[in-house]
Amino acid sequence: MKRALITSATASQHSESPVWEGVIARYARYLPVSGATPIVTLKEGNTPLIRVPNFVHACGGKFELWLKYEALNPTCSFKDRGMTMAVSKALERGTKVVICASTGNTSASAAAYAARARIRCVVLLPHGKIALGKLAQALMYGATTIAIDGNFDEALRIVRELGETGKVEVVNSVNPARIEGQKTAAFEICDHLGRAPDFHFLPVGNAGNITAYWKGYTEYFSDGRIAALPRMFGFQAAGAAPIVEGRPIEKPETIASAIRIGNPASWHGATNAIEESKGLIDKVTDEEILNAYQLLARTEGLFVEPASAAALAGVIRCAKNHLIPENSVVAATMTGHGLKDPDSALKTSGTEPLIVAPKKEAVMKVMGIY
Ligand code: AN7
Repeated sequence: MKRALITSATASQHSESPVWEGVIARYARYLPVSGATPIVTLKEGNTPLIRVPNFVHACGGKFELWLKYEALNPTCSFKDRGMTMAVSKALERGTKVVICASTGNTSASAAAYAARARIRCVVLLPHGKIALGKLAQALMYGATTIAIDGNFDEALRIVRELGETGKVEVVNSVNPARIEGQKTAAFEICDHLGRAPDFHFLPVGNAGNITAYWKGYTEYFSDGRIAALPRMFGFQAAGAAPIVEGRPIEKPETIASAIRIGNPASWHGATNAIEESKGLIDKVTDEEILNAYQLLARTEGLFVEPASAAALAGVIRCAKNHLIPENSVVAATMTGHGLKDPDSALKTSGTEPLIVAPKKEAVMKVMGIY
């Protein structure tokens, strides 16, 4: 296989390299890769961990809040960490076609990494329920894009059945390589802070990410790299909260289309993380999500998608209920970029551009200066 863009795991195993070569190169010793693994990377990972004091002040908290800004991955969501692993392992096995069901971000990421690996990608999406930017990504990267007249859970069922034929490789988080890649975000947070946070907040949809973070933290703990583990706090949207309700939701609904999921594949992984870490799983309303979404943008200049804001709505709720002790170190994952969903942003901002004549005086007038 002669592809200049694809290196092997050992060739780039210099994890202390000053040049960022992606999460597999950096964390190879914690990942199921070998010299025989052709690494498909778009240099994902190494995302900023940004402290947000203005936001904390606005929600009346007295703790340190750090946001892992996963929007700055190559396809603008956290999915790229898992996808570099899933597509690399698929290529190692000689897979010709990868397939996934998606609420949008997994399909964008799978399509990009498959393009890079020069293999075929097929994505199944719930028709009419995908944020505009994510749909544009799948189409641009050249995935065979199929909209089913049903929701994500139905699409995933079909994908799993197709996986059983052995003709395609499923790259949803039911593929263990995905979880392996995604756990690297927990490593990066610990490497940055020099410790684990006291609490880790994240949105929960199919529950792969909370499972992956907990795996990452526990592996770093076993390796002696951190002295304590965080408590994992997961948040579902109120209309799509199967884990909170303790039963699958047949018709999940939420403005946060990324987490519009009624029967999460990693259900057990989530409940395990919450139990073992003495954490919490709760739900937040669409109103709370949109409030947190706008508050973050306006107080910190950080634009995330509504699903990410579910974690922030959780922070606000916990701050109000005094669940976060003073001086705690809190991390929250901002899973996807705000630009992915321009429709939600335009609706939520509640404002429109001020249209004026092309004259200095007209601009001054609407600015209120004379
Ligand atoms: C922005 O793309 O499930 O709990 O098909 O896109 O690991 O599923 C997306 C999930 C949170 C939830 N935030 O993560 C998909 C998909 C954003 C997301 C989640 C998703 P998981």
